[in-house]
Amino acid sequence: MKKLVRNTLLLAALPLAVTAAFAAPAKKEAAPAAPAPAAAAAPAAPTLSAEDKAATGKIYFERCAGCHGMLRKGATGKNLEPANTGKLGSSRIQKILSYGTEGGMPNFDDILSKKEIENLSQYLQMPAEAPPEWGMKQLKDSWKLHVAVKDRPTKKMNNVNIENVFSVTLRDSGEVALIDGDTKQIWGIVKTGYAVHISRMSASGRYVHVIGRDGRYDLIDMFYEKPTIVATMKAGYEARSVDTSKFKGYEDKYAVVGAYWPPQYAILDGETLEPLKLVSTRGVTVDGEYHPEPRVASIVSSMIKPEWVINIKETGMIKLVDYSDIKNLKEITINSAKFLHDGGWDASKRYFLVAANASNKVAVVDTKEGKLAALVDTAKIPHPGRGANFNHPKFGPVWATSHLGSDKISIIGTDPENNKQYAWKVVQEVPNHGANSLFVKSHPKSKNLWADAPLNPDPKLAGSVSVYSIADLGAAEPKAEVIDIAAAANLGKTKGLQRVVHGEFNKDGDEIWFSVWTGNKTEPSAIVVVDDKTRKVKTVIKDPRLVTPTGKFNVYNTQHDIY
Ligand code: DHE
Repeated sequence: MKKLVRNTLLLAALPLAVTAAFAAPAKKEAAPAAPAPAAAAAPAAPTLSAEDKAATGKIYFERCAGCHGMLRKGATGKNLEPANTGKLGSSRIQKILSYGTEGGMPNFDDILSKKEIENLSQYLQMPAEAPPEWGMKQLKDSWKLHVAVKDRPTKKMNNVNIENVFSVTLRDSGEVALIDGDTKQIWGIVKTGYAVHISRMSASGRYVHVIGRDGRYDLIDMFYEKPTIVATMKAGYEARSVDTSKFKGYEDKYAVVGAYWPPQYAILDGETLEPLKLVSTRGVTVDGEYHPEPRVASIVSSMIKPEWVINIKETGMIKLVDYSDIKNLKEITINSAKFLHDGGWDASKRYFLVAANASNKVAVVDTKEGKLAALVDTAKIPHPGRGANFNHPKFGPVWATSHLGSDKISIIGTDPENNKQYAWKVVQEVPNHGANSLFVKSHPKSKNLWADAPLNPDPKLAGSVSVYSIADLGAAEPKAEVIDIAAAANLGKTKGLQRVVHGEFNKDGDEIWFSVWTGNKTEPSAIVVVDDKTRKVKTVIKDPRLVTPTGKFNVYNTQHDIY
């Protein structure tokens, strides 16, 4: 078990900690001691020197806050407020932190010292302190316009086919690599924020918008000879999502960035990142309770209206934000379910489907009507990425998601016009090669549906992908081909598990790219390019500069929301 949850740097930030054991101790370890008799001395109150507290707070932010929240109220991970942690006591907390649990909490004994773990056990029993706010003044002070719009190239100064460039997250080096999809050569490496989360494209396809976990937001211009950062700002202390205005007449005009801390989103100028408007997401959950930390999860940009869909994790509220008049901003707030995470458009781009992962549901928003269309029950902990759209031989247009907590792929009908009987129902469940999947993918020109399972503790399953022929999905028991992508990368033996993560198609839809992520910046990683038709490996991209590659964002597909 201990071996299975090695590599904590990686896992610390992962949704696997959903069943972390703070509130439900793992069976294999001793249960917390029974309450002490009244006469016994009360346990010593947790203490830390000011210096240790500051250092431990930093560790909490870097390793724990993504799953448990800055205020420790819990979301993907358990609630870690003193009411819960105090019951466990220091010694048990240290055991959990050191060795992890069977419930999915990773071990930290290989990256944190004994002293750091001791301090963390004290810190977690103290009341959570809210980090500082990050208001308009801080947004504006952090904004740096490196090159004014008038001083940028007026035409493309390179010979790269930028529509087929992939912006690749180099997670542990705080960089993105821009890889030429035609030649498979690295076109440029750009220094960005800490553990970049996603890249999104401007409507024109010229700019790449990159958001780091530390809230640093970079705007990369692809018209230069080499990709160049032209503007930077900091959206908060922690962030995960960004998108741009894509409706006709607003191309490249605005960008929007969502923060985890403080819980808020900011509207920026799309070509300079100048902060224009800041909106807090604090408020009431779908259960009617006030929540002080409702974090901004996924954001998508409508093409049928001047509108963004902004998903608020802890409240379970989906906001439709009309950006046509940002001074008099109109928001429609739609009740769905908790906790909202990632999602994507259906093929028509009218409906947005988002995972409510703690409810085992996918929420469907009808953006034309501005209403919830359905809440669809799925298998345990749906995690679609942006999901996969394709035409099912029996059920017509469908969208698929895989799951963290189940080895099923759920396929949902998305066509209420012509296939009403299947719309917003799970019409089929097919097996994935393992649970702990993060992403599924297809492409309008592909005849395949692909799924990964990178967080599976079995190295063979974490290193493989399943691929279904879409035509076979009409059969009584469709069978997937399972391909060992990690073996194809031929990285040799590594200390870290070789996790195969995030399939992304090229512009033409005839290649799918997978990252082989060892989760350790001192060990080699790779990107494996597979021919979608033959399912044979075409190229393995290896380069010492490819440090821990994870998400890959093809310019054309991301610009047009093709998945
Ligand atoms: Fe992600 C998307 C949040 C851990 C790789 N991730 C998202 C989105 C959110 C999110 C809200 C949707 C953004 C959007 O569409 O606007 N991710 C979180 C977390 O809170 C979590 C669980 C913990 C954390 O501390 O960050 C987390 N994510 C990870 C990883 O560890 C992954 C596997 C590797 C990495 O690079 O950090 C990872 N997340 C991704 C990727 C996407 C993503 C590749 C974009 C998928 C896409 O196809 O668009």
